[in-house]
Formats: sequence, structure tokens, C-alpha cells
Amino acid sequence: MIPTVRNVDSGESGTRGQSRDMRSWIAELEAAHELIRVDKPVDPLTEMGALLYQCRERALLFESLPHGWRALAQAPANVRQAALAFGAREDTVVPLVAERMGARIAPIIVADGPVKEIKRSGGTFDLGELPVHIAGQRDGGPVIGSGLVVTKDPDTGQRNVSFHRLQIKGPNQSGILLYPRHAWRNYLKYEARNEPMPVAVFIGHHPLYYAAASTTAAYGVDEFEIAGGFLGHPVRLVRCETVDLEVPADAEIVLEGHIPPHIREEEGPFSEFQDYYVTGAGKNPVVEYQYMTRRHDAIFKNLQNGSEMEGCVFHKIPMSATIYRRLKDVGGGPNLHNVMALPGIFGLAIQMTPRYYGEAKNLLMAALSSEYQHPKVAIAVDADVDIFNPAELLWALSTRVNPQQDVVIIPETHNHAMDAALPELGAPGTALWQRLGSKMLIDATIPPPADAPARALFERIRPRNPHLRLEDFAAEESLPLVRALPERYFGSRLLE
Ligand SMILES: Cc1cc2nc3c(=O)[nH]c(=O)nc-3n(C[C@H](O)[C@H](O)[C@H](O)COP(=O)(O)O)c2cc1C
Ligand SMILES: [Mn+2]
Repeated sequence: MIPTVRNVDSGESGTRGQSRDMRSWIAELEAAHELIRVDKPVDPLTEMGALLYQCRERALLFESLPHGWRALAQAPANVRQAALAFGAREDTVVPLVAERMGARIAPIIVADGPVKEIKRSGGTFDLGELPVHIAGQRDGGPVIGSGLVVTKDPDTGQRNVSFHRLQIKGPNQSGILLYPRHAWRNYLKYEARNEPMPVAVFIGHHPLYYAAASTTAAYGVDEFEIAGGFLGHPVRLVRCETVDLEVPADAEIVLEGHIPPHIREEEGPFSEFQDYYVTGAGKNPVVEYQYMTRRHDAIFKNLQNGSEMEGCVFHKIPMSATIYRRLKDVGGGPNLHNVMALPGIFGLAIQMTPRYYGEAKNLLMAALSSEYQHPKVAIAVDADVDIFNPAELLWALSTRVNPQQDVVIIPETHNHAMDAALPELGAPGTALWQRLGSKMLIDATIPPPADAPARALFERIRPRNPHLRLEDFAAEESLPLVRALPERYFGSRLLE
């Protein structure tokens, strides 16, 4: 257990040297040849979304945006890049994050920080001058997708940090989508008192802050403690100027504001994580901003949503790690290898070696009823199936499943309210907003090792001499083609 440090003012010394921020992340990406610089002018409203849409492999640093802004986006562009941020590999990042979730470190309060270099009160800043982009053709307007929203429970003072889409509506106003979870719960408490809810939004920081904010923990858990556990050092916080909230000292930009009670305005549509537009759109609350602080040379952070975009990477890692933690205990410790959310986030692949017949179904039931509301389909496969290769997953589904025995459908479950395939009850911005759907588990595992003869029927094809490599045999002029062959192909993991 890493020791917990509480509210110590470390001034300029202390943890400063080891703290990681968006600057250190940009340097890290560049050193790993993971960053593309875009030096031509780009219009965030009409051009940026298309460039991000095309760039699923590398991060983008926009160097010539309106009003002199620079911005980082698609960083992490995929799970592989997220693994880099955690110092892991694609196939080791989830077990590692699951472990770090158990090592929370309380933040510290410092007197000052880079995010306070410039201070602007209401009327002296205009959200319209930030390089906020429009992602999809049908989006309702420019949306800050990278704003991490800090709120407090008015009864206990417990802090919460979460992602919320913020559609720009004026120089100092945005919409906000408050999905029925912790910030919404805090808002309902303020609304019951007929008081505005103070909020602080920070934009631009190391991706581990974003991963922490998208972790669904218990109500009352401070996501800055989760960020500390991910980072391995306490988060440095500074106090806000106009609200009783704290924000990271090393963020790029902070907006201070409040959500007035009982106000709902049209919001959305927005390019959402499942790759559809309309979910969540309707009458949603608004945020009014009265103060902005930022670094003197602040770099903006754009974040594009949609399936297999940056936004879904921030969903996938904490969701998979939280469910991995949960499954680790099912039935007294299964032989669990990995968990990964599938594209669209409503599905999960569970990689395990069953100890007993039927054990996979026990894990799948747990996976479908965790802290997360999203998972609707859960698939269990053995260790030989590369869960990062969709072809292998689909192959396991078609060759290792006897549908009448291996597929179970649980009717009439509470599902994620933004799953467009399910009937919607209530509406966004109201107390009864949900989807009453169903769940499906698919056991695509093979017989357990304890039943060796039955398991042997599923021994996979491997070539003789699997260590041989084509580049040692190919003609000199063909080597560029050989080196351009994809590293991942059907069965590639079996040759490792
Ligand atoms: C990229 C991204 C965008 C998100 N956008 C929203 C949003 O607009 N509204 C919302 O309520 N939750 C949104 N979420 C989900 C929450 O931030 C996330 O589930 C978080 O865990 C909720 O925090 P909580 O558990 O403290 O309520 C988003 C998550 C990610 C990763
Ligand atoms: Mn929370």
C-alpha cells in the first residue's frame, strides 16, 4: 500500500519534479514516434473533425489554430497508446491498471501552479475563441469534449471528477450532459436546495487524469485519488478563484462556473461513443462560467468521440480494468487473463482458462452486472484467442459455441441510457432516464484443462518450425514488402 498524504502545501518543491502533465505526455509521444505535427492552419469548426476521424493510429498536435492556439488530440489514439501512458503494452495494460486502482493516493493542495499564470474574470474571456471543434456532420455545435468536471456533494464536501460534454452556447455559457451518475446526483442535491451547483472544468492534462475521471468508482470516491494511484504520486491541486473547488495545478486551462437549478435547454446532438448522434440529446442543464485561468502558453486539448476514437479509449481502459478487478474474485479466484471492452463499449471480451465446466458463465454474469452500466454482451474465450484481433474473436464465436447451450439471454435488465438499440424510458435531464433492455452472455471457451481429452479436440493449427521468419528467406528487393506486413494476423500470437 502506498502511503496516503493529505493536504500538505509542498510549494514549489515536493512532487513538482516528478509530476506529469500534458507537456511531458507530448514529449513522450514524440520520443516514441507516436505524434504527428500538423503545421498548416486548420479550422476547428469545419476541418479538424475530419483529420481526427482519419487518424486512429497516431496522436495529432495542431500547431496553427485560430487566435494563436495549439491543441493536442487523439492522444491516446488507441489502446496501444494508452498502454504507453501507463508504461505497459496493449495486452498488459488492463491487469496493470486494475492493480493500480487499488493503490489510491490522496492529492495535495499547493499554493500556486502553472494553470494560474493568466487569470480572466467574467466578460474578459470568450469561449468562442477557444479552438473547440465540431466533430460530426449532425453535431449541434462545437463541444468541449476534453473538459473534466469537478463537483462536490453539498452534504459531505466529497469531491467528484467526471467527463461531461460541454456544447458551447455563448461567450460564457455551455450545455452539459449529466448522465445519471455522480455529478448528476450532486446536481440534484443542489437543485433540491434551489442553489446553483459550483463546477470547475479543467482542460488539458496527462492522460492518466482522463483515465481516472472516466473510472466509475463508488459514490464518494475522489477520482483525484485514483489519478494519484495511476500516476504513482499525489496530484497537485490549487484552489479555484471563485468557487470552493480544487483543480490540478498543472492543467492547461480551468473554467470556473456553476450550473443553475431547474434550467434545461436544447443540447446535442453529438457524435457519441457508440458512433451514433442522438443519444442524450434534448433538454439538458447549462453551465455559466465566471472565471478562467490558464497557462500563458496554454495548449488546448481536443477530444473526439465515436467508436474507436480517443473518447472510447478513455472508456475502455478503466471499464475493462474495473471489471477485471471484479472478476478476479468470482468463485474464489478464476484463471483470468484479460478483459477488453469491444468497439461501441456495450460488449466485453473476457479471456480466461476455465477451471470447471460452467465457470465461464459465472464470470460472464459478473461482467454484465458491475459498476458499469454499459456492458450488454459479454463473451468468454480461452487464452489462445487474441482478444485484440476481431477476426480471432469472431472465429471463436463461430467455432467454439453451441448456441443452445453457450448463449444465455437475460431479459428486462437496466441498460445504459445511451444504447440506441434498446427502448428508452423518460428523457435526458429528467429523473427517470433509462433503457430497459436485456443482456447476453456467450461462453466461447473450450473444455477445461482438467478434461484433457475434450480440450484436445480444440488444439489449434500451428505450422512446423513456427520460429522461422519470412524476412530471412525473402529476396532483398522484397524486404520492404515483408517489413510492411501487419504484425497482427490470424493466429499470430500462437507463433510467439
Ligand atoms: C470521452 C468521455 C466522454 C464522456 N462524456 C460524458 C458526458 O457527456 N456526460 C456524462 O454524464 N458522462 C460522460 N462520460 C462518462 C463519465 O464521465 C464517466 O462514466 C465517469 O466515470 C462518471 O463519473 P462518476 O462515476 O463520478 O459519475 C464520458 C466519458 C468519457 C470517457
Ligand atoms: Mn465519481
